[in-house]
Amino acid sequence: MGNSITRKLIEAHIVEGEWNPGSEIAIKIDQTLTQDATGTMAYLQFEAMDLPGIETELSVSYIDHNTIQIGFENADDHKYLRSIAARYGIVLSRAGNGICHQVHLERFGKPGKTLLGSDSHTPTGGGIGMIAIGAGGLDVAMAMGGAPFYLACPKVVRIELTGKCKPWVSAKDVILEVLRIFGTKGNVNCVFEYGGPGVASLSVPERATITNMGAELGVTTSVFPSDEVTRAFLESQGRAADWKEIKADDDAEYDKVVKVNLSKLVPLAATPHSPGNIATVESLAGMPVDQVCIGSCTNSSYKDLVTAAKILKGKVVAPNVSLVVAPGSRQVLQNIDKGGYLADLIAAGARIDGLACGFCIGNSQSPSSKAVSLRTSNRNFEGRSGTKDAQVYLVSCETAAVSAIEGRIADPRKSGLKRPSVKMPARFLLDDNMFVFPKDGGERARVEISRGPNIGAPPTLKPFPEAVKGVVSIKLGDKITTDHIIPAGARMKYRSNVPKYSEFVFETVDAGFSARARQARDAGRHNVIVGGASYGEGSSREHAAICPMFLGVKIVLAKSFQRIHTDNLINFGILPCTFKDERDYDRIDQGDELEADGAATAISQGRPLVLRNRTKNTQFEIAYNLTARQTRIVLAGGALAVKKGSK
Ligand code: MIC
Ligand code: SF4
Repeated sequence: MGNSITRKLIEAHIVEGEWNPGSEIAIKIDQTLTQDATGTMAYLQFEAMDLPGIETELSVSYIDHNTIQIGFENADDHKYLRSIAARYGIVLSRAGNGICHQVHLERFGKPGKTLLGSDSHTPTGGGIGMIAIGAGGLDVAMAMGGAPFYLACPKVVRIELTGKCKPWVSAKDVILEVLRIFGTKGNVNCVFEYGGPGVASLSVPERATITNMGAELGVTTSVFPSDEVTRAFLESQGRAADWKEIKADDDAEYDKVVKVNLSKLVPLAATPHSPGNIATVESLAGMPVDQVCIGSCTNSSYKDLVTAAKILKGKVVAPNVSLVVAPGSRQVLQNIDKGGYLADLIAAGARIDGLACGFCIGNSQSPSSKAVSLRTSNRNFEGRSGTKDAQVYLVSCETAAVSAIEGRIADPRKSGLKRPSVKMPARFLLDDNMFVFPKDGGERARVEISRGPNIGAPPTLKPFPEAVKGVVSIKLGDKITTDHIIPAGARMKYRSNVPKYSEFVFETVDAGFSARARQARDAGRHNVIVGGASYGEGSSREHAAICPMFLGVKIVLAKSFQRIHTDNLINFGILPCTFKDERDYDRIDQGDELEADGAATAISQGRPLVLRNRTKNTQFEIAYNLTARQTRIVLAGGALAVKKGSK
């Protein structure tokens, strides 16, 4: 039997364990990326490990999330990141250079390599044939220091693409279709591998749209072959030497094969408030629209923006619509400017936004109350836009641009407009001036690290207690995302100040949580969070673990978890566990007093924990699934404690 791309690339990087889906393996990481909102804490942790420098082939620190700079905090973080990059030999992508995933694809992505990034959309790199995985900042910091990355050996699902997208249907509709088929839960520890004759019709940025939003499936990553299309893209980036062919064997084995006929797809939308709620654009047509935002790491490539510009050329945005366009990178902006497309967008009334995450993370352009906002981004979780009651629909650039003109959701196939055809440049205008490349070792040692007053040390934690004396400080339903756990947007400026940021834990769900948990912690009690299915969906932000840890949370008890968040909880000494009998979820209430004697001993022996509910006078078993390595981390009080102890 032959091998899949996934197996070939993973096996080429395995340093511990072997290919056996479900078992823990460790892989060597060739490249890392961080962004400022997760990176500052990642580098603080890297510093705490006392390492001389990085051990990867390439590590890039991007500044793209917190570029609004209201107050001194973000600018101080940027300065810190600049000094860290110069000290440790990391490439810095300065604010204004673009969104990490788009820029990395253009300038650094290499077929066949592994990439670990402190951002959940790192799988964008799968579009160029990389095994690109999102992780918490601490895991990325460790990888920079030369440690392998531990993961569950994945199952491989092949998405067999046939046919070719019809006019007005694009890569965004492909991933929305895959989300319609698979949903956002139940795909943990899988890799989605794309193949089949349909692949050749998709350019690298289009493939990257698919692997990027594949993150919403909850998979480990997604990957495309590296073929002639990949070669042409790398040539257009002046990087022909980085190309290498990567393909699956014809007789490769997969855990599942699902066929998607591109010719049968129609324009789709993810409706509020989940990327997994899929409807056809046709069924939504006519709904008045208040805002249209084109951009984000999903759809902000040259092709995306030229498509939008061609649709908007000679037209004016409807009076009821605010149209925002945020190019994904400086390269995209320079090239659409060179081609005259920027002028067409401006003439049509587009508000050109910064080359950053901006609207996607609620850092700008929050819609009006109850607004209908059409966005080309990847997440429409409630409140993420910064407006709790806004109704965010995720669509393609084609649907977004046509709807901006019509002032209501419009099926682009029925617009009567000519379908824009976009040719990718044979050679992009290239300009790497906004990267700072590190100097040699001697000069590096003299770099002084800059620390603003908002930048604190990473918090430390005590070993897991033998006797848990806890209280259910919050009980939640299904699909609690990391945006619910710790909001981004305007609150994101406190990422390097854990005590301050912790004031906002569960802010959008229950604003009293932080004070309540702090009070319990200060009274010597442990906090327990009870959640439903798919707890921790969404981002890689480890603050969704660090801040609860700071508030004294020791156990998160849920029906199921998403991958990155589980790893983050473990890395910060919080035990993620599930109900042995899911009916126990209904028998537990907020405020219940819980106790477990001999907890640390039971965990060290891998025995189930028995929780006594003192309020209800009942007891029940909870399950957890930790490898020996993870057990050590939880018991020690976090991965940093283990790392320091091993020195
Ligand atoms: C997101 O899209 O939610 C973010 C903001 O990029 C996060 C990272 C973060 O919270 O800093 C992610 O996707 O991992
Ligand atoms: Fe930035 Fe949005 Fe992409 Fe996250 S999803 S990296 S916030 S553009």
